[in-house]
Amino acid sequence: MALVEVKVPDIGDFDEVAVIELLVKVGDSVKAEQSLITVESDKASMEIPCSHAGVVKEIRVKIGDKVKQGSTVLVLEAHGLATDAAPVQVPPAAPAQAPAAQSLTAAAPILAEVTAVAAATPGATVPAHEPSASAVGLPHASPSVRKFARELGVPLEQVPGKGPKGRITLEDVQAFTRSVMSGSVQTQAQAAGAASGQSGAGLGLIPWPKVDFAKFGPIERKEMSRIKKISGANLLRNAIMIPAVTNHDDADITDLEAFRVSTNKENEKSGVKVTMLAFLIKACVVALKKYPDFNSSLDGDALIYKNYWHIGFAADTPNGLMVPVIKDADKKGVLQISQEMSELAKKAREGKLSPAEMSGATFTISSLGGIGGKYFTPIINAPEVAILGVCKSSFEPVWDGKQFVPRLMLPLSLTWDHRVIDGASAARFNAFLGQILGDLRRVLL
Ligand code: CAO
Repeated sequence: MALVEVKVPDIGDFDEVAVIELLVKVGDSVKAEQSLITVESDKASMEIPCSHAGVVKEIRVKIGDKVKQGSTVLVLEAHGLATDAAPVQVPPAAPAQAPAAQSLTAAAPILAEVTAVAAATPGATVPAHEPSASAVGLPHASPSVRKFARELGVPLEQVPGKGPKGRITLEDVQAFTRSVMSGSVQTQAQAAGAASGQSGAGLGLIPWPKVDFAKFGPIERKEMSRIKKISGANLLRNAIMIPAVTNHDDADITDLEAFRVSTNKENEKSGVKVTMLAFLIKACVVALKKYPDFNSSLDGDALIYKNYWHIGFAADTPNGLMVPVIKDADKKGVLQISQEMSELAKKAREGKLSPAEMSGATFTISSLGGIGGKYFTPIINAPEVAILGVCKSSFEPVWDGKQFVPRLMLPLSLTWDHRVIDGASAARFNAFLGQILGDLRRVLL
């Protein structure tokens, strides 16, 4: 038996390359041409093969070391060599190109999130980022695939290989990532977290319950509409990312409703019906002008104040929620707003709204007044910072200082972004809005 120093062979144009993986450990039996380490330049990664069969006696490199042609990788007790035998030349290392930029780009939006999921999972049984320092049980994959998985935090050990002889391909890594993202597969770390009741995916939540509903009764599966899928993703982001608080209040609209009814009687022939929502839009513009924070948007550490008042309103459609926008509501009268609203709501229900008709809102109103309910907690339509929820008005006994009198009260629910607005401002905004709705002559002030 001879001790042989296995050195880095000709690695082409590269001067120095970094060791990113150790594929064997001391005591391992290795075959000739078996990969020993993976090195990486800024352009490619490659595996350095062994010059002989034998047993690893000493490893002379560690992860992060820079090596070049001639650097000693390890010392091997080589089989079948006399003690003074010269080391056998090994073929040049074969570069394994990193995945094409195009495929990385295409996969990045989904895959980048998996990194976050894996990285944020405490108590992971498999390191999410660091390559294993041992060759024991090392997954069968090319350096480029290993690199790809490492960059994304994908635990390669858990990826089923569908390539020749079970080799893990780039597509396998992508498919695994998609499965984790869709929830159909859990990483071991996620499963361990869930089992211990500690944590699950990226937010530290336990995984979504998977129930076989058919076990309990007949079921039918229906794909959600495109609009529901899109709005769902937006709602989820806004619900999670905005520290939102909701203030509830009531506005006395007894006189306003009487005015609305008489206006509609007078305008019967015009065909334009004035709705409470149109008055609300007008009143909100006045409140937004008085409290401009509510008409702003966050931009990093700054606030963007908009000197235009475009008011979105939630419209219920057969395909899901849509938010058409009344542009420049400050420059329009209640009749014009009512007319535009009815046209936009009709278009929304027919699925004919253009993107322009749904963009640019600075504040949104979600009215369930025509349906019912008391109060609710609407979700802010980012990048707006507040939204007003309105429910069905009803007559209530209100103390006027001497007696209870029946007044038509409108429930208001204002949700606001606590990063931008504080509770006192929100209470003032609601109180002011109530005053305007209580006496619309204030709009003239
Ligand atoms: N209190 C009492 N009655 C009200 C009211 C209120 N706050 N708001 C409206 N009404 C009445 C109207 O006066 C009308 O009565 P009449 O038919 O007797 O005149 C009736 O309710 C229906 O009004 P409407 O809903 O057609 O009209 P609108 O202007 O109030 O609303 C629109 C229009 C498009 C906002 C509404 O049709 C809609 O889609 N609302 C649902 C919004 C939604 O889904 N929000 C939730 C988002 S979060 O998931």
